[in-house]
Amino acid sequence: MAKALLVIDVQNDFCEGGALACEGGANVAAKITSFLENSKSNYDYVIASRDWHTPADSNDGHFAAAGSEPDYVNTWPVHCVANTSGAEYHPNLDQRLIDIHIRKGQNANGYSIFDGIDENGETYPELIKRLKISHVDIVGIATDYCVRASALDSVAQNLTTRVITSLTAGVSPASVESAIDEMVDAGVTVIPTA
Ligand code: VGL
Repeated sequence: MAKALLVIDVQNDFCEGGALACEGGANVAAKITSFLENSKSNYDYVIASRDWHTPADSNDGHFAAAGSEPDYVNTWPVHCVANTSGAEYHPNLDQRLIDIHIRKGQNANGYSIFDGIDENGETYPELIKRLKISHVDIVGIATDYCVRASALDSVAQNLTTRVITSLTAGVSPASVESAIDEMVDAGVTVIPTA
């Protein structure tokens, strides 16, 4: 029985000035750092994910085709390409507070952390099984996409799952609202603060 904080995709491209900026992203990055400074001891592991898309590839249709507009639901502007500054953690997130780094979205949508792999090549599902993680709190970006997908997969795997909404930022208010409803219906505990 171990408890983890999942820090989802707090990356430059999802914050102000990035390719797929979510309003409030940079502030959320700073608030997650403060939260961890105060609360890291409540967690056995802090696991952070990064979208890490393949360059010069549609990533299974995730990137809008050249010359066509993204719809911001299923297709997106090019973002978080592996080894670019847009894919780096936002500087407001203190990386020293992260124990395990997950990358996801190589040649794929990669919305969920469950599609990710750690620096040793272990898949996220294998990792949480080995570490006996049974409880996760989830923060990060975007509430309505990667946080949502990671939370829904967590409850589906019978993890006790909470999302702390004051430490998240979303793509659009309407889809954040429907994602919260969907997460609650699926059994996620959605709370404003921990
Ligand atoms: C995300 C949209 C597209 C996310 C990733 O990290 O939530 N959102 N790709």
